Order: sequence, then C-alpha cells, then structure tokens
Amino acid sequence: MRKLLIGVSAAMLTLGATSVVAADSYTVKMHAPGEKTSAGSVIIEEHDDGLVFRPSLEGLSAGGHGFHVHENGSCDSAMKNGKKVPAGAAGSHLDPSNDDSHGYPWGDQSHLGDLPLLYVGEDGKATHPVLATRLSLSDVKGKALMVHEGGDNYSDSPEKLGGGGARVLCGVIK
Ligand SMILES: [Cu+2]
Ligand SMILES: [Zn+2]
Repeated sequence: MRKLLIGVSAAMLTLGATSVVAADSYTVKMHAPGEKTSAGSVIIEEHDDGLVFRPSLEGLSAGGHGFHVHENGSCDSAMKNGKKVPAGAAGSHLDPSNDDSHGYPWGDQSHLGDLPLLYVGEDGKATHPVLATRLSLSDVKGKALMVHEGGDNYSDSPEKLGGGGARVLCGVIK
C-alpha cells in the first residue's frame, strides 16, 4: 500500500512538472532533526474538504504524537534561551492571523497549523491519514511539517502548544 501511494504521487509530480497546473499534492520527506536517514514521508493532498496528510513513517514510539505545520521552512536547530533546540528554526505553529492560541484543528481561534494527532501503531509505524479542514496547499507551501515526541491535548494548558515537547521528525513542505 505504501509503495502504491508513493508511486501514484510520483506520477502526479511528473505530470505537474510538464504542465502549468499547480501541484495538487506534496510529498514531504521526514527526518529526525540533524540526521540524514529518512524516517519516511507524508503525502499532502488537497481535497474539497481541506488537506489530507497521508503518513508513511517508521521508527516512532507507539501512541499519539503532536503533529503540526510550523511557520518556517527549515528543520535546522536554533538557540532558544541559551539552549540548542533541534528543528528550532522551524519556529512555532503556523499562525498567519496571529491568534496565538493552540487548539483543535477545526477551531476558529486556534493556530492554522494545528493538525489532528498522528497515530503510531505498536510496530512504530504511522500510516493512518488525517484531515485538516481549514488548510489548502498554498497555506502550507514552504513551511515545515513537524512530529513531536509526545501527544497533543489541543490546548495551551497545562503546557503550551499541546505539550508535545521535543521535535522528533521534521520535513520542509516543497
Ligand atoms: Cu509542532
Ligand atoms: Zn498550535
């Protein structure tokens, strides 16, 4: 199934390169920050109802992981409060309307980049797709896609930004 999805996407990208039609999907290559080894990819497709994110990822801990579009298209580390933050250059959650509030992916006042949890099975693989209803491809182009170590309670309390903690996988959407 995974090979089939990647094959279909590659065919679509090839078609896109030879026409003037805008891309209707991106395949985002995901890596642990600072590592070259691939952890897989996430295909982002535009639908009438929003964007579907189709992960083909491995090597993650089982359970739900915070999953967001971050504001900058970089997975480099950055210094924050004197500490090096892996993938910190991606900045915070995509928030073009400056709502400054982390919440449900369908919320009126939550970050535009807030996505549903990424589900990882006992085998360490994530293959379960999620839908983000408020997004279009033009919103996410050139931004970063991020997977966090922990979950996401879609709230800024008790911890900011859903409490997902460290950035374990990152990819630039291009
Ligand atoms: Cu995030
Ligand atoms: Zn957020």
